[in-house]
This record gives sequence, structure tokens and C-alpha cells, in this order.
Amino acid sequence: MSQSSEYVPPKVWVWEKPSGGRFASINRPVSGPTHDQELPVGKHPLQLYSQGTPNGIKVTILLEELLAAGHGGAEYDAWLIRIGEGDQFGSGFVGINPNSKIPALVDRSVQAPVAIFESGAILQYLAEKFGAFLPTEAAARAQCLSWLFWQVGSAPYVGGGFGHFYNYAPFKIEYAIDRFAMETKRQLDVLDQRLAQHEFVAGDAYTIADMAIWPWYGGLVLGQLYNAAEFLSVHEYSHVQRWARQLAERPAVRRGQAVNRTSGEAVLRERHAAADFAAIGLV
Ligand SMILES: N[C@@H](CCC(=O)N[C@@H](CS)C(=O)NCC(=O)O)C(=O)O
Repeated sequence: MSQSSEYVPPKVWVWEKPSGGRFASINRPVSGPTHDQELPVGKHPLQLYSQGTPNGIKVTILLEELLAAGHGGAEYDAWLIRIGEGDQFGSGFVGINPNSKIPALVDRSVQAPVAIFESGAILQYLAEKFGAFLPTEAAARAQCLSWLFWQVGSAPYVGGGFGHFYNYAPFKIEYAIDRFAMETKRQLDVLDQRLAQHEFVAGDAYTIADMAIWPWYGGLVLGQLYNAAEFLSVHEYSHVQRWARQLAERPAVRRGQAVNRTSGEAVLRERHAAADFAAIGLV
């Protein structure tokens, strides 16, 4: 392993300059709004403020699945928050998510609107609100929530760790790439062993755990994330591959994947009606 580094950490870290790399212009070590920016509000009960990243599409997949299952109360407006432009630091967005990360949701179907942030919390809120995609029986529910929280806790090693150092960092650091490639492959193996035994992550039923896990780990094995399929030998995870393809064929997953995207094949920057999908060739 190459071990060269001339950097010696100072006694106290201070923020003097952008760190370089893809997110340097928006990253900063303090929280709170940087500018005034009201959030738009559409006509539907649910208002989503998001971008079509793996964390964002977890929620749009669930919303599209709920609508496909006949839950008309899940109609939503999906507004684009351009994280590369810093929209997440606008006063309106910070008002509903002090952590300045997409996705964030406002449920306006209730008398005092409810704001929710953190994708896992949003999935659980919606699943409980509509009584769908989250088992009610105690053991099955525990499995589903265990895998949901596994995703929320594990994916930062994939995104902030592996993806960042393999794909976005301004130069390659072998130590960092080794460390996070190993952890990413360990997580893929955890999932592969689970999916060797069960059709879906939480067991026999398709749940919010699948919807949370698919955008990250399905994306990796389908070659849609970080251009890293070959590097991570994703063909080794045959059960994850089987499950990832199965979900990718669901019309609601395809629709959810298109919402609030800014690039790629099927792009729906904002979604305000089911009919919007026709314009991009989706049903
Ligand atoms: N734990 C959060 C993570 C959300 C997150 O990291 N969102 C990213 C996009 S995938 C974001 O908004 N980044 C903007 C930024 O870091 O300023 C969740 O699951 O909702």
C-alpha cells in the first residue's frame, strides 16, 4: 500500500479553505440558513422537498407504491431541492430540516402540518399513516425496522466513505479506498446472505426496508452508483442481483426513481400529478 502523506494535522482544526472535491463549494462546518428562500407549496396533501439521489428516491418509490396500491391520500408534489446549488441551506428548507439534507416532507393533510426529515423516519411515518409496507405483527415489524435502520446506519460508509473516496475525492487515497471498499463489500455480503434465504429483505413481504435498501445496494450491483461495479466485483452477490432486478422492474420503482432527478435517462425534475410521467415515457 502506498503510504505517502505529507499532511500533519495541526493542534486545532480550523476551516480556512474549501477541502476540494465535488462538494467543496457547499460543505461548511456550521449549520443554519445561508439565505432567505421560501418553500413552494402545491395542491396535494403531501409536499416533498428532495432531489433524485439514493436517499431521495427511497421516499418517491414509497409514495408511488402507495398510490399504486390505491392510497389516494398519498398524492404529492415533489419539489426539486438542488443540493449542488445550496438550496438545502435556504431558510424555508432549514425550517423543516435543521440538518440541511434532502429528503424532507411536510404532511399538510392534518390540521397542524407535520414536518419530517431523515429518509428512514419519513418512510416509517408514511407506512404507519397508510398502514402499508410495514408489518403490524411484532416479530415481522421488528425485522422490517431492523433492516430499515441497518440501511440508514450502513449506507454512509458506502456513500460518504467508499463513494466519496473512490469517485469524488480530488485525489485517490489507497488507505481510504481500501477501508471503505472492504466495508462496502462486507455489507453487500450481509445482504446477499439474507436474500439467499428470503425473497425480500424483511422476509416474505415487500416492505419499506426494501425501498430504503434498493437505491443504495441495488444501485451498486446494477452498476448505477459510482461506476464501481467491476471494482467491487458485484457479480459475486447473486442474491442481491436477483432482488435488485426484481425491484427494478416494478413500475412504481421506475417512476419513483425518475422523480426530482436532474440527469440520466428518465428525468422528472418536479412531480405534481400522476400524468407527469407520461411525458417521460413512464406509466
Ligand atoms: N441520513 C439522511 C441522509 C441524507 C443525505 O445525506 N442527503 C444528501 C443527498 S443523498 C444531501 O442532502 N446532501 C446535501 C449536503 O450534504 O449538503 C437521510 O437518510 O435522510
